[in-house]
Amino acid sequence: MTNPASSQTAQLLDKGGQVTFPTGFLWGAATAAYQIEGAATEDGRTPSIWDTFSHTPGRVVQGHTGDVACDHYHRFRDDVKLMAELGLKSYRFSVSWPRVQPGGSGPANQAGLDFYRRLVDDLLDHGIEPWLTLYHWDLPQPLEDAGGWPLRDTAARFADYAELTHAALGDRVRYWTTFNEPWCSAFLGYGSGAHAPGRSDAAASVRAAHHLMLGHGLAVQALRAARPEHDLGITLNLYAVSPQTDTPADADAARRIDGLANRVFLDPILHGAYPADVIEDLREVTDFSHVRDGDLTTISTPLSVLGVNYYSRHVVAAPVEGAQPEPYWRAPSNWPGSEHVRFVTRGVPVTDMDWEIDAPGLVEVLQRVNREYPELPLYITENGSAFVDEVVDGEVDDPDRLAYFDSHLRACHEAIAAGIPLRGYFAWSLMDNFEWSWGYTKRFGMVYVDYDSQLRIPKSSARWYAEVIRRNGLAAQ
Ligand code: IFM
Repeated sequence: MTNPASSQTAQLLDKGGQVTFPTGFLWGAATAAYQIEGAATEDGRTPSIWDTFSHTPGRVVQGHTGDVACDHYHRFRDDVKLMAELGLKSYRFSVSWPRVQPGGSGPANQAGLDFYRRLVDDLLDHGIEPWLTLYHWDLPQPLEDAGGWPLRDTAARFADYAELTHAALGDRVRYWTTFNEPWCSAFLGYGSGAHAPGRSDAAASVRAAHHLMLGHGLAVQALRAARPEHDLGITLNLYAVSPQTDTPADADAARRIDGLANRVFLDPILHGAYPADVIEDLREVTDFSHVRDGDLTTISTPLSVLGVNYYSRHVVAAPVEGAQPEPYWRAPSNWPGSEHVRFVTRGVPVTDMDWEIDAPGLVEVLQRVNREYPELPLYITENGSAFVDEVVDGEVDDPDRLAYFDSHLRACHEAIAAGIPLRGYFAWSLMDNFEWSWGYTKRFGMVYVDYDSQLRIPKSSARWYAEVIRRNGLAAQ
């Protein structure tokens, strides 16, 4: 809880229309192991569920895999140099579990740990604060074969892996987050089947959500005992949720989706209880007998930071008979309970993912978390947009992405000015990368990656972001 950006809303006030952030605001960019590293079989790394999934025909667009990705494993020094050139104060990356603990149990793989030690040392040498995420979706395949996240023992395996990684890197990394977006692991991985391991079993997805949170709580306890001074947290993907109209039926649809998208994680982790209405909504799927005495106390072990990933808003309505099925990321048919609502598109501008652009929703999300869990320091651990990019004369101009960042950073500033303890912002993503079931067809990066040559080209949004960091704020509009 020691980030220097603690209480300086007074410094925020605009000089000639310029928007200034608090001193010490942590400006960063984020990536994840499977999306950028490549080197899938090197130095002892074994397969994760994403290796298996991406190599299964029909799972990922055009059969793309993370085998090579951005080849960051071999090019990390150049990538860190690029981060330094952009002036990043922090870099959020994830550790590949099967690289540091092949198979997901047993002793550490020293070669895997050494890779992350070299990366962290290089970051520190460039004055860049490392922000480590322990799990960004790459469960070791043998643990999935044993039952995966629906199995309780996977939580204990995760805590063991977390301790082993923390023992190796805890002397040089202060910010630790356990999971990235457990919603996706549980509901896209085991519910809709759109993500690895590709299972479609609503009851299993609810059990997975619980065991992901249990693994989180066990890991926080272990890491806090080892180094109480560390900043420990989790990253949740949170949505603004609104009803299409003010009818009671639409309001109930919004309540349901807020429960299944946001509160199903927020409440156990921050309040130590599942929301009663979510339990009721899920009764047709599970009786929650997988929850044991003491679990919710473990799950709600106090945190020092909460990471918020924000991309868009869900607008929902009561279902209409015969309505068109929705795209999976909005209403996966097997996302338990989502069949009771209709996701509405409003015709507002969207990104290349078809996600509606809604910066005010970011303020709403931050206000809501702060209202319900005051005092907890917040970080935007991901925010960004995919657009189609083109290289022209060796340059990439991406005004739409730049405008997306600009509007969302203004939203962050508004939240801080209202007194919300938002301490930092990580753009998603540092560079184009493997966008899960979309493969390399969606580009979120501030830095363009030519996947044939592995050339990196900072886009105009990257140059703009560097200037934002340099002036610790945004120019007048
Ligand atoms: O690329 C992903 C990331 O891995 C998790 N959050 C959302 C991003 C965009 O889909």
